[in-house]
Amino acid sequence: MDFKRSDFPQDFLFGAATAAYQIEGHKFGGAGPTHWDTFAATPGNVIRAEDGALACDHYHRFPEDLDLLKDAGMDAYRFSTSWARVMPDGRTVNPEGLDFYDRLTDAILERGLKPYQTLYHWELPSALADKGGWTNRDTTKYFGDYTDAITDKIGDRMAAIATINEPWCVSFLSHFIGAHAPGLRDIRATARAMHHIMLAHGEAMTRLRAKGMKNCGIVLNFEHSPPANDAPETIAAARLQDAIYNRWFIEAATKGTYPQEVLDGFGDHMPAGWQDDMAQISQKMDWLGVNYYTRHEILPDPTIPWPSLKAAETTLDVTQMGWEIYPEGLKNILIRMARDYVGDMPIYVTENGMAWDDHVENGAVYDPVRMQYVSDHIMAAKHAIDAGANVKGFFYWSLLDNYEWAFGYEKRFGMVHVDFDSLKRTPKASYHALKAAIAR
Ligand code: GBH
Repeated sequence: MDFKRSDFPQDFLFGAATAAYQIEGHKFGGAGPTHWDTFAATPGNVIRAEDGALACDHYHRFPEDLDLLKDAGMDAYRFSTSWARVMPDGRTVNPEGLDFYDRLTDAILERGLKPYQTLYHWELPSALADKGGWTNRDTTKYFGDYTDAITDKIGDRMAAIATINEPWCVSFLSHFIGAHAPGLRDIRATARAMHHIMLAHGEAMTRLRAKGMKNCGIVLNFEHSPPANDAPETIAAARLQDAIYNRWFIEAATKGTYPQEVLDGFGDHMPAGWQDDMAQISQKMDWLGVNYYTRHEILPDPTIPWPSLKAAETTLDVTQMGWEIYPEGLKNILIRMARDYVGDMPIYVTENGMAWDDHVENGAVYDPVRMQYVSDHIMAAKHAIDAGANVKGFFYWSLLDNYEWAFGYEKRFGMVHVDFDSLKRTPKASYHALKAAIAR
């Protein structure tokens, strides 16, 4: 790695991130069915129709997984709690589920790691999905009740709490592009989900504040999306992409507004009275989480319906997700967030990482492309700090190879390799390199 810990401010945190459905194994501990189970079971949605029933069996192996974080010298662990585990039908508490997160929290703290909790990383209980999921306003109230239940159990031990992971994925990717559960391609459902997921954020903020929780924020995903050429139509298309992907959520959460060009596209599909929710959605947060993976150059495409745009052919090196490697984009986003939206409020890089087809050979995994990727992105965060952004930490996505949503177990993002037959964990070379860098 091209950096060492001492290049960063003293309180800068290094960590790794995971999400409940992607690692735990949802067949254990009385967790209820989620919309991902149904989505995965429908042919054509997920590679080999794989789901999170077993995943990494983190439900039983969490002590070993937390030891890996500790042994790497990390400071913090970003994990999520599963709504469907805590409330299998979305509304009734499962004591076994709460007990699991109680034990997990103790185990994180015992190892001297700071727990960074995310309340929603996508496992919507099926009972609520069946009633319209995020297109149904009622879901936001039930999300508030879940927030209360899990906060009563572990809230006072968390170093930080995030409400929603990546509202763009929850809404646009899942209801317009159809690539994630529930797999809709419907502009009306999209407009409603894009508002209701932000209302769920606001509702959770209200519940967390009522319980005195201090370190509360949201985790948003951003992509660097410049126009692919100088034509006015191209510039307009890139602006619209930026408004849908990068601006909708951060402007709602920090300013209480939505970009007008997206509202124009949605027309009367927005739920009635949405304006009245904006004050609750924009209540003050304590920190912002930035997930960053890639850039896409944008082109207009008048042959397709609104928003009539597409990504240009890639021109840079790509990861095995086909995503362009562009560390400069992380620096730009961090500086832009500080400058335009959050000022001095702490920003964390809550996810950054890449997929590669890693293999164990002679008991080791050699992943030089990932080593360079991580090093370059951590350096990009450093450059953003040098330019004045208040970036307080970096979480690698992910600790473990895991259930990569529509890609099943085929794409490996981990710093630790998981053999999905034996479930054996093998730290990759990038894990050892990060460990060495943060020890210095
Ligand atoms: C994160 O989302 C998730 O939080 C995490 O659960 C997941 O495992 C991880 O990424 C890796 O995928 O036009 O097809 O090139 C990342 C959000 C949204 C980033 C889509 C890349 C490119 C889509 N991603 N985006 S594509």
